[in-house]
Amino acid sequence: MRTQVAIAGGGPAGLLLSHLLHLRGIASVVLESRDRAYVERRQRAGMLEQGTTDVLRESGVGERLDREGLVHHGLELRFGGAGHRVPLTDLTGRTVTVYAQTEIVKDLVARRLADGGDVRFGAEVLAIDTAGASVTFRQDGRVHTLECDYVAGCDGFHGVSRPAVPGVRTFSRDYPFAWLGILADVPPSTDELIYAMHERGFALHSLRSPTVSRLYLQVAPDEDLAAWPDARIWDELAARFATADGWELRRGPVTDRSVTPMRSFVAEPMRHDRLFLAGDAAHIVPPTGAKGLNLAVSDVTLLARALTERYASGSEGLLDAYSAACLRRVWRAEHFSYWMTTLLHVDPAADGFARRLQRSHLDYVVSSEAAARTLAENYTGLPLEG
Ligand code: RFL
Ligand code: PHB
Repeated sequence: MRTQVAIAGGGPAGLLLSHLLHLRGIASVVLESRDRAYVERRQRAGMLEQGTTDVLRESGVGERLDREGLVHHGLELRFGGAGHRVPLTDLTGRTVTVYAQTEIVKDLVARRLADGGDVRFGAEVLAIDTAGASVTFRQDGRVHTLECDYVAGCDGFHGVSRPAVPGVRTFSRDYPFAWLGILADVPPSTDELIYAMHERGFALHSLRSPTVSRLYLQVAPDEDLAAWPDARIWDELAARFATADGWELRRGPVTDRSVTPMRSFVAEPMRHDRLFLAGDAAHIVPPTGAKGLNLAVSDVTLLARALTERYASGSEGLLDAYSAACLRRVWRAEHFSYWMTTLLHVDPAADGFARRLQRSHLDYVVSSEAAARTLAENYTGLPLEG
């Protein structure tokens, strides 16, 4: 068995890479350990930078995104019982779009299969030979070897690619809280996202469609979901979003719930020999800045360009530059996500001094155009080359 690029992992990074390579005439095989229904249903990201929607649209998988995606021009920071709008588009000229990761994955799987792509579900990568190169995987109880020119490690944080980089250096932060996320069949109570900082903890009101809301609550890192019946979740959300002028949160049936730990993590370098890491396999950000999926898309956009150059001209210049080019952008997103997270969450260990600094910082972000622009520029996403 042989292909040009073996791709470990069929999340957004692996699927988009396979699609972009196909458009440039480069063959790949995607090996995904889970089944198709599972990857298409896994609830995760929702907020896309303009650069991400541009990549999807320009590569011909933006049709449903254009029809169903909700374009946003601002967001709200809510604290001290009042909302403060950050006018993202006025400050940056850019927009962001709400379109769920589940839908991007469905669009990419459908398109790869329609184009005759080789996407194997239930295929678990066991080992990667980075010099050869080849990938060993198990499917239907049998072990196979896939020979290739290059391997793309797109198998997420718990995959086998990152450990295949010898001497990999890692940098990380754990946070003393997690997010309890719900999906609910109820029209959103807001047109734009609300990031709320309350003494009881952070809360986020996001959405998926005119009839489906997505909400998150800061909880303890080891929080037990069983302790959160629907009524408690809604009461807690209502308390954290409450305003002095009596804003109301609509409630409805909860259709999905989960607890997500919060972590910052970077692996360097993102390449060893013929193996290239991309997406969550190489880096994790806490979700407060909405950067994880967007970083995965920018990584594979750069990787597709580098592989295209390699196959077109034989030059490995862009492949050699790949890790450093990604890491510049990754560290900017790491800083922004850390900053948004510490700005908006209650650190149980923070003393009065730290809490007053945090409040002063929030007041500054909503009263200084320079500070608001810093948030807006990072939130809407910096240019790919930057
Ligand atoms: P994924 O999506 O984890 O996909 C990796 C795939 O690899 C498979 N796999 C293997 N396959 C074969 N062999 C093995 N040995 C394998 N081991 C693993 C897995 O089954 C999986 O299918 O990584 P990828 O493609 O890099 O994509 C990254 C994004 O999923 C992630 O960064 C975002 O979801 C993060 N994120 C957000 N990002 C945003 O840009 N905007 C947001 O609004 C946003 N909100 C979020 C988020 C993540 C969240 N959670 C649950 C972590 C909100 C939440 C709650
Ligand atoms: C989401 O809609 O799931 C979402 C939006 C913004 C974030 C995180 C998650 O910062």
